[in-house]
Amino acid sequence: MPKSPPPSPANDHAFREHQPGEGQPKIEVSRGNGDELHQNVASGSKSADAAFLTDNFGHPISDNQNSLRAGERGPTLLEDFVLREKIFHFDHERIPERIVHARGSGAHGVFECTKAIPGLTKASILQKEGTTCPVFVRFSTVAGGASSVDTPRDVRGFAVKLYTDSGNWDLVGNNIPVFFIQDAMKFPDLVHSVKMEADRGYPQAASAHDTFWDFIGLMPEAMHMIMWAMSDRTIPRSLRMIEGFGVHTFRFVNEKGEGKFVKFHWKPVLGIQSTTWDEAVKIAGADPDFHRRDLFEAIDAGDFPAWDLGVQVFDEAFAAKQPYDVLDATKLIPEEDVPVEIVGRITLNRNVDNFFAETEQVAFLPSNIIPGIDFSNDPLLQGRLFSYLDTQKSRLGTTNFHQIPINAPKCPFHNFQRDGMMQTLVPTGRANYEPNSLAEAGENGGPRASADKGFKSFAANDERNDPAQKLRIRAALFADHFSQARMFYLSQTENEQAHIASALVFELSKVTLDHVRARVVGQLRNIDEDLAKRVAAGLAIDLPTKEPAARAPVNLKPSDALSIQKNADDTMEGRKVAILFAEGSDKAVIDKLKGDIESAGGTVFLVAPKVGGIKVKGGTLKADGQLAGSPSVLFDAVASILTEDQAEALSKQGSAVQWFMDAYGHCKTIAHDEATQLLLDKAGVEKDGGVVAIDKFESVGTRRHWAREARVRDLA
Ligand code: HDE
Repeated sequence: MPKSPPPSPANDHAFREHQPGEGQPKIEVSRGNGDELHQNVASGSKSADAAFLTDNFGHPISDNQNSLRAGERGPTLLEDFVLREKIFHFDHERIPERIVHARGSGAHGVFECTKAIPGLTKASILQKEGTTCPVFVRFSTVAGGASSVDTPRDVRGFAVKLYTDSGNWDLVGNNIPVFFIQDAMKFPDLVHSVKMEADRGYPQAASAHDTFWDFIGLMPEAMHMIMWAMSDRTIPRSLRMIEGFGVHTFRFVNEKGEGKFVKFHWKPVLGIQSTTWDEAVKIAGADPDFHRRDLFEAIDAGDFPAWDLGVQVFDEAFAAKQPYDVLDATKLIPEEDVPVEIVGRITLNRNVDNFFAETEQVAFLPSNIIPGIDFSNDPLLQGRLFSYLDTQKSRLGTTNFHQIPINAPKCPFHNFQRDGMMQTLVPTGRANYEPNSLAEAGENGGPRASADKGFKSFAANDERNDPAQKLRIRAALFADHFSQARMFYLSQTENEQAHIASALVFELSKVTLDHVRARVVGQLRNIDEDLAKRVAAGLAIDLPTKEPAARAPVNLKPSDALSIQKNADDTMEGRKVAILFAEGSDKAVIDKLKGDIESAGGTVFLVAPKVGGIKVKGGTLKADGQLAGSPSVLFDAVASILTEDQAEALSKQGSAVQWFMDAYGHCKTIAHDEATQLLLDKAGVEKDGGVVAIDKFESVGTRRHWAREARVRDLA
């Protein structure tokens, strides 16, 4: 065997043209050395020296309006290579959308280690406080297509790519810590059931239909996830206000080769916040891009969203004592049992330059891990390890998808993989195999494996497992489907429990098959009898027979960490407040309120019946949005500063009355002056702690007044 030299700096240049990590390559068209032809086609710049249109092979174009014709009124000529190329390229612009998580929004940012944990892991980015690396995060809904709306009731994907100096680490998680199923074998069935029904092609981006609930009723392991999915977690106010979870149990491995289990968490610095269901439905119509716009605008304005990376670390001895199996992705580890330790922070500070090149082409692989992190034997995770590689080949069409800038690591990479469709690198030299002894002849022999630096799999990934047996079987504790579902339900506030019951009633009301409805309610009886009764009453059906439980549930201690409302901080930070004004409104009052909100970290959006300059008391004011196009569902709280005449005029307009009716119905703060009272009366707004005078706004801020909810809607 030839000697294997460690990779030398020379080896780093084996791929001549690729400079991973050198920022975003702009699509530039250059004719080599002619500066006058060098232009950024992406910029759309109007400056005379920058704008010079060429085709994809650099031929300058003289006319971008007219195709080449035989005579003024004649047919188009086949020789028109300019038209041919333009249309050819256009015809092939789309790539297959993701099978799940097709609708997504992404952004760049940075990870910073805030607490070194070398005792737990040798992961290079967690060795020293202050270590940073670039990240790309893509948030997504699961069920809808790429062009569906942002606010259906759905789980949100939370996929993070960390470009570390020891390779890319992709933590491809969700905003819910558990999953519907325990084994990868059931994933295609789950996804088929939730997507549009096979014959009719609807509903889009919705779980409220027969096939989903049919599958769920027959899969009791999904019941814990169903509690989360029917909670307010699946109707987030903003992507900036969702939690993230790695879901599966992973491994940390330290320098000495010692392993511990770990669960990963992302805790939003802005706190968790959700909308109400009625609000989410209305937002879908008012602004289908609500979450995408919110993320883009916040980053654009310099309000960078951030999440703390938390870890729950535990050992095999702890795992062996729990009433659930830590390899079962339908179970979580209560934070009260294993506290979440914060070790880092991601901050998203740069929007993408090009949605397709970055957000659409980013390819996440749960198999992308770095030395210091390893997999567990979670059967769902194990299935994901090969699924994602397949999917990338199918979407991006080539095994060379790692060369697309958003996917390329930002550390050097070198190996003997060669060729393939769309090879954009130019490997040099003869060494495309190993072992070789070309170095002995003075040639570049290429890289070699490094026993020292290379990734080593943790040897005993499950001490309770006997690898000598081949079995199609699940471990015994996987059969407990209800204990944690009950724990989740009982950990919620009364109002949150009512939201869960109402969501179930809504979803099951859309189900047309009686036996499917009955079976789901029969499953709910295993979680909580009261919940099942509320849902049955909401559906006006008799309480069905309890479905059999494979393993009797046990009572676990409720966990406050599972509730949104119990942990809600009242903060203006990151929240958006609308101020309604009209002709004659007092500018000084508007300016004062705006200043107060902004200095508390919120943003203000001025709404008026007309958007151009409106004459107000003390000057002219331009609105950010017109009343009919800026319904109150788009804001966290509203304020209104009007004259009596304007209030009178607006009280005859549906959009104005609805504005207050919805703000009230969605339990938001309404701050108003005296003139607005007329409109409030028309909208049926009753005085309560959240309906306040303008100068009291600060004390109630963007809080949701949940106590009001029972007065405005019937919850199950
Ligand atoms: Fe995924 N999943 N998944 N998934 N998943 C995909 O990969 C799959 C699962 C998650 O923003 C696909 O690139 C299987 C759990 C996110 O680009 C696909 C199984 C969790 C994203 C795929 C699971 C996720 C995906 C579709 C069961 C939470 C979006 C396109 C074994 C921990 C990533 C793609 C992005 C995407 C397969 C289960 C999260 C089809 C087979 C559990 C956030 O490969």
